[in-house]
Amino acid sequence: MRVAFLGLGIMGQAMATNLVKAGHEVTVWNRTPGKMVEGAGIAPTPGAGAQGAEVVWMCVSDTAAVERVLFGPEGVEPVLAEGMIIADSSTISPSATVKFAERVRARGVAYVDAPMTGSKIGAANGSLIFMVGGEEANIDRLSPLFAAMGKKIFRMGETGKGQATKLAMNLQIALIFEGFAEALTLATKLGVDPKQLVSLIEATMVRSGVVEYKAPFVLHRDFTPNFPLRLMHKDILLTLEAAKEARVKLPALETVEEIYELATEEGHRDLDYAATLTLLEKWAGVQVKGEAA
Ligand code: NA7
Repeated sequence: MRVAFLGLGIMGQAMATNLVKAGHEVTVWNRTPGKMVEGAGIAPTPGAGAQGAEVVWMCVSDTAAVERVLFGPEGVEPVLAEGMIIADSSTISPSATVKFAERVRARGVAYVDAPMTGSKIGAANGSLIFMVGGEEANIDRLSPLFAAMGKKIFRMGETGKGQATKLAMNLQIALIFEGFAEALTLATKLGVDPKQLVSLIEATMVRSGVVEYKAPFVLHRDFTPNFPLRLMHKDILLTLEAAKEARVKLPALETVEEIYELATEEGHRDLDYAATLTLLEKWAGVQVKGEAA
């Protein structure tokens, strides 16, 4: 398929590479020039990239970035043509997604929201899991592209429901990790060996994919970003905003948001979100020590 891929960040670069490898005709664009994908054309603007494409696939930071790519100066809107599909793998506001979809529908263009999970490793080896919102027929048309970039898609309902699902998923990741980090801090302060605690967690119903994935990094005090704290913070703020719109209270997430706020003030925004642990440690006056720490 002819695909315009807009946004070559950690995730987008790897995803566009996999589309090229699968034989699709890909043109890429990135806000900051200089990024490229071998085998793909490079466009100077989002609009130029989207010209003549069957599918415009976006993977940019946030709601404002998607709005700018679609409707800003040199954006995609003027070149939209009947039958095109816009797919968005950024994590952004569900309600803004619905508005963007309505605006392009007036031009005969379909909109599929397709945020993903699987981290940069999943993006690199084509094993992402997509949570997708949109009409069945449009999702079906995107099947070859999903197959090139991921291992599974979950159809969550109409446009906007992919984003709503993503927020509900990341809410859990943030809270599960926070529970783990608080447990490690308390246990350490009470004199329990954190490594033993992790072994116990893994042998009991307390275990989780989040802990399984994060424990080795935490025990080695490796806070290099797999999922940067700034992006998890953005997702937490989006989730609180969506909850407010829907009149839902999320007291635990509100508290965790404050920790992210403080971690950002401490200069940790570009570290992994696991670095929120370091604040708990500071307040408790301990350091969780694992094997190599
Ligand atoms: P990164 O690695 O932070 O990349 C973000 C990308 O978004 C990168 O290409 C940025 O371009 C682009 N960006 C950021 N702001 C804008 C604006 N205003 N206009 C256009 N493009 C912009 O993020 P990931 O790849 O890890 O994640 C991407 C999304 O997937 C995000 O929503 C995650 O939560 C999930 P730059 O190179 O900085 O010019």
